[in-house]
Amino acid sequence: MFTFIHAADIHLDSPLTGLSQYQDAPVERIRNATRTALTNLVDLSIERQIDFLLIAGDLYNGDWKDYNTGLFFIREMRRLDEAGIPVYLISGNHDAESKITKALTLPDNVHHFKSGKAATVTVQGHPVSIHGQSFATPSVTENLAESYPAPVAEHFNIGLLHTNLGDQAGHGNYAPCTQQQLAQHGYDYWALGHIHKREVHQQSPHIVYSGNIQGRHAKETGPKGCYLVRVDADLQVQDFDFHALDTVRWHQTEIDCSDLTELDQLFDAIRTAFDDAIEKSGDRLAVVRVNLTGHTELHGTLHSEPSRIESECRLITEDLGLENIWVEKIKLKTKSKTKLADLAQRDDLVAMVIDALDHLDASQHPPAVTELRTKLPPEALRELQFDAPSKADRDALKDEVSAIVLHALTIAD
Ligand SMILES: [Mn+2]
Repeated sequence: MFTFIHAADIHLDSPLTGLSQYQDAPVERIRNATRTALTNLVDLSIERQIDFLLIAGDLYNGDWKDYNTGLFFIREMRRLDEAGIPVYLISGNHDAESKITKALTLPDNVHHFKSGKAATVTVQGHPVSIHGQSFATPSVTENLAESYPAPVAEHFNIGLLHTNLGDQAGHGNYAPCTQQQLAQHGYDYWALGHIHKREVHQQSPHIVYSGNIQGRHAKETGPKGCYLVRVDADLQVQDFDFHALDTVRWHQTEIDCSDLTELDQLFDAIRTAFDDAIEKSGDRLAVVRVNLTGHTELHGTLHSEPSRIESECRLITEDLGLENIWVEKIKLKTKSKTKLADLAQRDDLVAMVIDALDHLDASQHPPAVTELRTKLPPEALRELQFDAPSKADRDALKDEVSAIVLHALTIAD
């Protein structure tokens, strides 16, 4: 009877972190990734002749750097206007009203819900009511959903909401609410934004995060896109399908080095992992973070020659095509296979070094850094974040130093 698309967290013109510093990086493709994903969203909407499009907040990443961000969005919305497709959107924490200082006239087909009070609009020609409210400021702490209007009888009711449902850890707890509360509100579909990971909390009524449409860093892995929803004449959701829209796809690959004894074996494993990432990415650019794990004989070598490992990875990606794959980072999380106690038996010098490493105190900055701190102006110190390292940082540093020192000491045998 009618179809719509639920999208959210477009973060238009947001940078993709950890990529641009490389020479020869496919800069344009990476820089334009969020725009291309939006174009893909509009293409899909037109191709499927949907009846309306929903955007559940964080359309923008923050205030526009210049008017180009707004111009791009409006041009895409005009394409939908020409196809007769209305758009309903709310602002989230990233593009809250107080944050956005520039504005352009929106085309008539775009309805932007205001902040302050939840409102209801009816989709022309369809028994559909959409209820929504924008964020006035980035940190909305009240439960907005509580004061959303009652459902309209004989209509398919949609709640458009930017929220941290169930207070999920690691996300700003904005406009908090619970699944039970939303389920009991009487709406048919809650189109949620804020959590960038796709999550279907329940169906009938649907409570759904569509996730963002383009991953922006190594933690936003896998396909990113929107939900295409078809509702039948009885106002029941008939089809509910995910469609990928991303143009750069992030992967985290773990390579267990436990059984590896030669670097060549590692490079073979990396090549296999890269092939797999390329295949899973289709015609998109695959971006990979490589995590090397396990208790391995290669531990010392890996930590002593990180640049070699990076360069070998680089060669593999060049071989597979830089337009297909890009390495974001190689994380060395391996452990030594040799027990320190066994190593200490070998000779007195090694035993002494192990003892010293064991008592290594990484909680303080080295003397040179401490001295530097006294000389730098406070603004520079704040900028450089010269805080004491965390326990995890200290342990990682200790592991790394141990690996390098012990490798150097025992390399002869
Ligand atoms: Mn967001």
